[in-house]
Amino acid sequence: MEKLLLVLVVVLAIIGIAQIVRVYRLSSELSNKKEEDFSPTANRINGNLLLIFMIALFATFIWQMVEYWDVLLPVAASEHGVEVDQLLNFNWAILFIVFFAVNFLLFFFAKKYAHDPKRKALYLAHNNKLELIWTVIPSIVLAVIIIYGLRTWNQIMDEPADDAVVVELYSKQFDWTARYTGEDGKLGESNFTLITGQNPLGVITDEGVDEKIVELNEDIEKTRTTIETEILPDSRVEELEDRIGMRTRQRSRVMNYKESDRDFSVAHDDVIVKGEMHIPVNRDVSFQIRSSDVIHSAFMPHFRAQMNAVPGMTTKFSFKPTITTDSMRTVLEDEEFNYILLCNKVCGSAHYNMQMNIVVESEEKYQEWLSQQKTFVEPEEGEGTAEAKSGENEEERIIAVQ
Ligand SMILES: [Cu+2]
Repeated sequence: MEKLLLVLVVVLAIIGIAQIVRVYRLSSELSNKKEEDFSPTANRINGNLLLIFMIALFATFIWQMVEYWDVLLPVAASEHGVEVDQLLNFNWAILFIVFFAVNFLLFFFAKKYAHDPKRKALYLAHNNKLELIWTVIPSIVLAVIIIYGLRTWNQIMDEPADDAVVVELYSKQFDWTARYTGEDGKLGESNFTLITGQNPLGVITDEGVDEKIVELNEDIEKTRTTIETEILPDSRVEELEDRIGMRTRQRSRVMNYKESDRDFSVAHDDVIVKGEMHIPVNRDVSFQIRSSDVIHSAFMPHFRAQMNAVPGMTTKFSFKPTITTDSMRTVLEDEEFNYILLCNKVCGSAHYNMQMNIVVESEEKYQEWLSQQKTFVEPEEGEGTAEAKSGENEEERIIAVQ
């Protein structure tokens, strides 16, 4: 009803305006006045109003810049971030010059060349020199911007140093998980087929493979029993048979890992954290970014870093943090300040809340923090830990179920 009223109002308004224009035309015709005839006074007033508008426009622009300057990001906290800011400021400088020059000329000329019955317009069909000037100058400016931008981009995307801290950022609706390499400096392999509640990243370990096979076998067995013992409609039986097919295919993929002679123990010392991650200052950090569901984007605004997280592939971004969290708190006089990792792709209902704190600290503090974290598989002691034992049991269970 409300929409109908709105449409009605708009239609009536259009008809009203059309009628007013018609009345104006008719009255002009009656008084023998041409439509384009304006008195010099009206022209002068219009010209002055345009100048006043220009001054108001420039004043508002400058006021906004001053008023909202401090809501911009603070100083860049990474090595390449300084270059990104320089590139951005260079572009802003060009834009400001063009913005002021073009708008000044626009309004100033509108006043200066207001209609004058005594003046005759210059007839100018073509001018090669003018064409050349307004083609060549923008081309040069654009070329400079593009070459400068590409050079900066190449520097940013340069390979990280050999001693870089490697961190995997795993995104899913709606949180981030960070995985560190542990002492060996290598991330263990991972695959989505191994994802479980206990292993949300699908990290491959011999134990995890066994567990998954047991889980799949149990599921297949249970589904089969349901089909055999219960009276079900055909459609449901079909559904359950599909499920068995799917689980069987998944099992054969997981079995490939069991049969391969690759060493999956690399993953044992991996460290997985949520909610807050730590990185050392003045050392390259190489992020390997993955997604389990939709496209997300790892955005770390204070480090001027952003890279998409795309399902099915690993994207990379590395940077060297240069300011610790503590120093930044002092600079900003804000004890609550924290560096942050955000999702910068609208990925669903809780997208706004998909974030993780980043703590930048000295190398010593970082190492101390890392050593306090739990490793993916706790190292074995003496006769073997509970996990190792349960591993043996599972092997028996696998054989039993098969
Ligand atoms: Cu997201």
